[in-house]
Amino acid sequence: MSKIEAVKVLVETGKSKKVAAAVQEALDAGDKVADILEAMIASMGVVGDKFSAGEIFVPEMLIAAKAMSKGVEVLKPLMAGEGSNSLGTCIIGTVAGDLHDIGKNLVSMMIESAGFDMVDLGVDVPAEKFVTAVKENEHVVLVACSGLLTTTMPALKEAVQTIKSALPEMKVMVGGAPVTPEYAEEIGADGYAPDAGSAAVKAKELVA
Ligand code: B1M
Repeated sequence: MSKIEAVKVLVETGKSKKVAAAVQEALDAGDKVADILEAMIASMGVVGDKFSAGEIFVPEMLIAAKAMSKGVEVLKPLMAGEGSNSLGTCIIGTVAGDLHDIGKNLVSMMIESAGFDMVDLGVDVPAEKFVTAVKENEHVVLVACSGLLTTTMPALKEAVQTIKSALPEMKVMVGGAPVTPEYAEEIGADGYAPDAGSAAVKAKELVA
């Protein structure tokens, strides 16, 4: 089994104590950061499919998520940008009622590496909290809202509309597995990205 396959299996089976070392071994063996990340994301897809099929339940999903986070911690310094020439501050969070944060954390890392200062509000963020955060932080140029559940798509809409009605000039981007470009446009977001890499590109585009 290749080092990268070992990482995949450890994430799928939620072996959080072993993932960090396995990721380091894959890096030492010459595997690329992007490939290791892609493998871990694929593992979460497998976990999701098993959940849908009733083969595993919420605790196993949570354990797998913890394992992936341990792996991402090892990759994070290698994904970080130089931190200079800030393009401004980006507020990021997962919308109200939604506890999924792995995708949001990856998006945050990539936007940071594109040159933004990040303020991460975490998960289950009420719409008004995004507005408060814009007002309480300096040089905020962008708000990024993540939503992973079809049931929290209305919360995503509420977040965008609350931000836009309080701060009409503020750029807002959205994303997350159930979000489509059409839905993003329909709810009044300025931008949408399907994944973390394109989120960084879109963030720069929006503030250019
Ligand atoms: Co949940 N969950 N979950 N879950 N979970 C999903 C999302 C699900 C697809 C699983 C399934 O049924 N196959 C399903 C949603 C179905 C739907 O609504 N369409 C689901 C469900 C149903 C639930 C619960 C309702 C289960 C229950 O309780 N019965 C429950 C809801 C809790 C809540 O939020 N209120 C629940 C709970 C959980 C855990 C807490 C156990 C755990 C999350 C832990 C954590 O995040 N710390 C969990 C997990 C781990 C998953 C899966 C398995 C993995 C999610 C993940 O991290 N993916 C997931 C199945 C799956 O994704 N296939 C599933 C990897 C991550 C890198 O991808 O988050 O998509 P993703 O992020 C991507 C893109 O979406 C995009 O870029 C990221 C990186 O490329 N992106 C953005 C994300 N945000 C963006 C923002 C942007 C731009 C791009 O701009 C701002």
